[in-house]
Amino acid sequence: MNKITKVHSRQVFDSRGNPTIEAEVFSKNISATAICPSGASTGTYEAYEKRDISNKKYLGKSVFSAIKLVNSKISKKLKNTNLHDQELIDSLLIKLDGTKQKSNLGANAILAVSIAVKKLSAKIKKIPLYKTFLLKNNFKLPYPLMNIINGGVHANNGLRIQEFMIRPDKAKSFSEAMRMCFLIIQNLKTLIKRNKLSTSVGDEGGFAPNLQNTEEAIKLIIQAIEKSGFNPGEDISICLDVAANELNEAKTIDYYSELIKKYPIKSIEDPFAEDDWESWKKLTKNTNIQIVGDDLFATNIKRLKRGIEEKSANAILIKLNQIGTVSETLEAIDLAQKNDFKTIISHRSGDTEDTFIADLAVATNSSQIKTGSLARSERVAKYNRLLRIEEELGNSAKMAKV
Ligand code: 2PG
Ligand code: MG
Repeated sequence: MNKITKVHSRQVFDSRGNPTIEAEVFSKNISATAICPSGASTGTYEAYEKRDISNKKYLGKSVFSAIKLVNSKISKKLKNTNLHDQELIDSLLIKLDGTKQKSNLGANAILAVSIAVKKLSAKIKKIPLYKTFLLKNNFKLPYPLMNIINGGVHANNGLRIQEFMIRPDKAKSFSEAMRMCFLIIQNLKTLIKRNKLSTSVGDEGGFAPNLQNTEEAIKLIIQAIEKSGFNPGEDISICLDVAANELNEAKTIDYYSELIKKYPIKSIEDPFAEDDWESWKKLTKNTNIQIVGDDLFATNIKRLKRGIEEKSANAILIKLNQIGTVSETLEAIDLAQKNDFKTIISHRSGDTEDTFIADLAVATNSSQIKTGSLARSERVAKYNRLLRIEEELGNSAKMAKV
């Protein structure tokens, strides 16, 4: 049995330049680290992110109080536990916190430790991280939901919808999926330049041009798909994250029905606010495209169970820090897949060089991964990790189903 000997944490920074927590878990002189990401469009039902609100040194954003708890209470609790027993460790962390939304220790503190434990286990077993989960063979690579235009709270242009993404549905391999996305992004850049708009990027690496409205952005993406020699809706589909919680006005079922009829849109995330269960249900019933619950489910099995019963969506966005431990995340993925919900593993808009989600996507045969554009190293790092996994799997590397 390999035991945890110490847990240490430190303050580092995320891709938006905000402080975040890195945990380092030790077994004697071997250690592994993990960094917690942070969202901007956060839902009410997410686990609690602990920050030093009243400490003005970092404008209330530092995480020193969470760090102190990791280095004292959490380290003491986990000392001498079997580091390969992820469920036991996560349950100890949950109990030690003792609250529903992990507001004592902070989900950011708990998650950084939970992921670092998982990584240390793989390191000590000397096997690739994605092979340390339940699944032992038949690994599938996820389709990238690549964000190519940013709006909403992730950019300061006029676009209300937060994320305009592409999904290369016809790709037969992950590297082919990346090539298709690469071409479209390059062509989109040329088109944006030609329209005399800015090619600077938003928080998730997608372009953030000052376009007037949703339809203008969609038309530009269609042009870029066609310019790349692909057929929109066949080879490549358009996917949206409306992030409706952040909107001042409520969108209607008719609005989405029209949009889906008019454009090659195959997936819509958070079309309605997190408590508007009725509208979710109606839209899912009225369409055959992917409807993704992000803020609606908050990676929480209680909310997911209701969504399954009421058929509120047919896919779930999985964000580890919405729930706070690896084990609870796996539970949500398992419940979703058993009920034919697609699972989409996701980054946060404030992310880091940590590539854990790439391994998680493969380890769970998740249908898709959402991790930004082919820009900004914290996003590209996940895609590069998936390319390495694909190479390592060789001929057995197959794509998941969308
Ligand atoms: C989302 C995410 C990630 P944030 O809404 O899906 O793209 O954004 O991390 O800001 O919540
Ligand atoms: Mg979302």
